[in-house]
Amino acid sequence: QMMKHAWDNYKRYAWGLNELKPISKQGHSSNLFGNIQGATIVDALDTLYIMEMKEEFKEAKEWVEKNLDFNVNAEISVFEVNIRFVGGLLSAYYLSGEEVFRKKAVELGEKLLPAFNTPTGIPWALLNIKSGIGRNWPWASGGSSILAEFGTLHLEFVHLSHLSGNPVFAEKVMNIRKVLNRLDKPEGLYPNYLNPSSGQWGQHHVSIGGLGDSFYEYLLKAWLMSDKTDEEGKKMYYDAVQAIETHLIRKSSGGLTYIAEWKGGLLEHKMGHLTCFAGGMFGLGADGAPNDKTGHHIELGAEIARTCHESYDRTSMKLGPEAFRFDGGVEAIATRQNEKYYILRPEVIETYMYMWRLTHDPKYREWGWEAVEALEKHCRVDGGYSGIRDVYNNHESHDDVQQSFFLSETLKYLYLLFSEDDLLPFEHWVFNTEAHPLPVLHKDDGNKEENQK
Ligand code: DMJ
Repeated sequence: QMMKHAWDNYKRYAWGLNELKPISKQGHSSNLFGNIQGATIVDALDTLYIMEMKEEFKEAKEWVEKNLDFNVNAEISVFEVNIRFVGGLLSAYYLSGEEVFRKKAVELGEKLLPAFNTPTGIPWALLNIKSGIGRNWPWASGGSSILAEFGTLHLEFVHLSHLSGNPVFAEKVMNIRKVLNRLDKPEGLYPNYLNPSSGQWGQHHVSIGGLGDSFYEYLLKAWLMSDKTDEEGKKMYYDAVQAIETHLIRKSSGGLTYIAEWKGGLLEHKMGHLTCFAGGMFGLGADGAPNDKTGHHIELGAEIARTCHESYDRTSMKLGPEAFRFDGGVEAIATRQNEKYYILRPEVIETYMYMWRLTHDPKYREWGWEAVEALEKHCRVDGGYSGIRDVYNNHESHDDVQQSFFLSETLKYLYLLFSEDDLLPFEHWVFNTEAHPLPVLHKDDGNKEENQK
């Protein structure tokens, strides 16, 4: 019902545009997608399919067939377009088998390739998909590319090679690994900024939240998606977790485990909502943890889930802030006005979903249900779902955006949290960072295809 409300209102007021403004009941355009259109449609395809919303899936597919056009003069974010559009199309293809999605995914992948035309092959953040000219965000440390952006292409690009028969996509992302492995890492940590021309790190800031997050996620998932054959990805992931534990993970005096940010050796005792995905990541990676550390990684996942739940529970609306702090006498509470917003983000629910599947501890479903109730009470409006400007206030001030990731991630993870484990089982599916499921490429998949031919 929540998905239906979000989808019907998008359809009614913003059909074909990127996102919905649920208060003013019109389309919302973010510059992340340039003038590529239909972000909500592409992001929602697999959720509609999984929830068996067949009519809606059909109309979404028809829109993609007739209207999704990449021959536009658009400067786009390579990362955002990859995780939402390429990822969304790939999942829609794997779930439904409809050729149009495969074709569009490969077509878009080809449009993204000029982003890699840099001296090191580390891609630009921004790309004009008509001219093929790339550049970086003007604010990013001395012209650097961002770790969480260039490090979050791997899963989709491996699948693009698999589905197109063209090795170029996989080669581009394997080269990123090569560049990273040649570099010295401060204390074994990966800084958020890397200059694509010099191949040197920018500022030594490290984060498991914004600017760093999904790079770590993709190391683990690359290994899992390769049917555990990608030993390099595996080693990079577990080595990184070791360094994160030593240098970034701390326990508050009240007993809450959190992941701090690292600024040139100094800790900032702040954790972002984005960082909360790491609970699920630690849980998912527990099984392969070296040195008998499986139980320890599950425990770490559970502790991060508890801390993130506290960040929700300590607000008036029971929805978590964008960032919360562990200093100045507070724990798991936002202290700055500009960190008190909630924009329908999925990470905490994502962690509940992973931890539920891995432990079946009923508290994860209880916490997920608390989030549903809070979303219904504070974010649901006549025209869809909206983010909130201050979750500590007793009265909602809505931000008037229904983010496309609310349909692709937040609602999908909630649905999976309350479904049986055999719906998209982890042995066969890996979720990209926008919650788009991609199949594990089993060792004998190549032969199977050969045999079928
Ligand atoms: C999503 O687009 C993805 O989850 C990304 O990895 C981080 N930010 C948003 C959701 O918060």
